[in-house]
Amino acid sequence: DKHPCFLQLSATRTMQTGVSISQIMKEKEVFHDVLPGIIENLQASTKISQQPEVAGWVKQVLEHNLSGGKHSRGLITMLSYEMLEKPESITDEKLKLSRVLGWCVEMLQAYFIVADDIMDGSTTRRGMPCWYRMPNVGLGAINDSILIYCSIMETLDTYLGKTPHFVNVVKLFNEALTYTSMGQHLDYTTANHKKDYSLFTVDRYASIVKYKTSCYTFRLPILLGLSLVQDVDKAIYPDVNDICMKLGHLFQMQDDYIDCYGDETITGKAGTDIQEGKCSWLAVTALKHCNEAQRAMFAQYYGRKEPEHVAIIKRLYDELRLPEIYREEETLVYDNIMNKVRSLPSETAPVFFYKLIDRIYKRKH
Ligand code: GPP
Ligand code: MG
Ligand code: MG
Ligand code: MG
Repeated sequence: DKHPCFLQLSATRTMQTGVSISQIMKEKEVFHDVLPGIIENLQASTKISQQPEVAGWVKQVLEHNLSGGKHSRGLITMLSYEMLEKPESITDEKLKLSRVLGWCVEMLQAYFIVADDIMDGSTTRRGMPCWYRMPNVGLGAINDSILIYCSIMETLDTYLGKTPHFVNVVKLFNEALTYTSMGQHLDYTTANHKKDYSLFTVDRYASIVKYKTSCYTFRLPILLGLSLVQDVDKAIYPDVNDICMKLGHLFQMQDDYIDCYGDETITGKAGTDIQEGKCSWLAVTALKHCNEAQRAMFAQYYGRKEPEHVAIIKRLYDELRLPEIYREEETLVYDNIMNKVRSLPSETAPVFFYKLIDRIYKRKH
């Protein structure tokens, strides 16, 4: 595994929440231990086992699309149960379920990125060609993404079908799917097509991100973990929701920055936001800071595939000192979330949120 820790650590940060690298390795290990069983159960399930050829394909689709990533959403799901449940109420059965739910969130992510990479014209993901660019896949990837989604529902039925958590969990997945596809629509239609950059506002950006990222990246994993917790105090939900939205905003802002300024050997994906004319954090911030001449330059060259045009936009970003502005804003957003978390009553488990933010702050992939 190229990235042993799900998010990179610095010495200061490990000191802050007392999380050691070996602890994170352990988390990854217990999480990974349940995946082979999930895939085996899928192969043996009543529906999929009817066609061994398809069953074998589903296994390949899942093994490819679930490997190589950070698995941050899956790990958040598992950690949210482990850290938000009262220690004396934690059961082995629920620990196992929290890991299975974590893999279901990872499957949801796999489902999204298979489709997203086609929509975004991406070429690489997690250091490999995108699924639709693999030999013998092509646009079959669209159906494969549906097979991945069906694998989530089969897995939920197998492991939780007879438990009282089932209905709530299915509703949470459905809700995340609805919000994410709404966000993906906004993302897709705000991009380039009309060359109308008046839409590239801070508000528009915030709503795209709230729907396309925050809901399934933070809210879903945390609410799934909480769904296993005994007697949750309903009063914590508004704060949890608010923090999830803030973390999601930070996470996508970082994703957008990395798309242009990240190191491909670390991120495993080649950026396409400039070529696709995305309403990214960089584009919105550039438009906020540029003068008339720079704005004209942006309008002329943004959203174009030609490498020379992409290079002109990157130069413009540098000229506008976007890397510096990014570092300042990342710190500002970080402080804002930390302040919010500090003000939480202890029942809302601030330590859990410190741990999350600690792991995403200054991330490089
Ligand atoms: C991240 O956008 C959002 C998603 C991957 C959600 C996709 C949702 C669907 C309903 C298909 P992004 O395109 O910036 O992500 P990345 O940089 O990883 O391609
Ligand atoms: Mg994309
Ligand atoms: Mg996208
Ligand atoms: Mg991106």
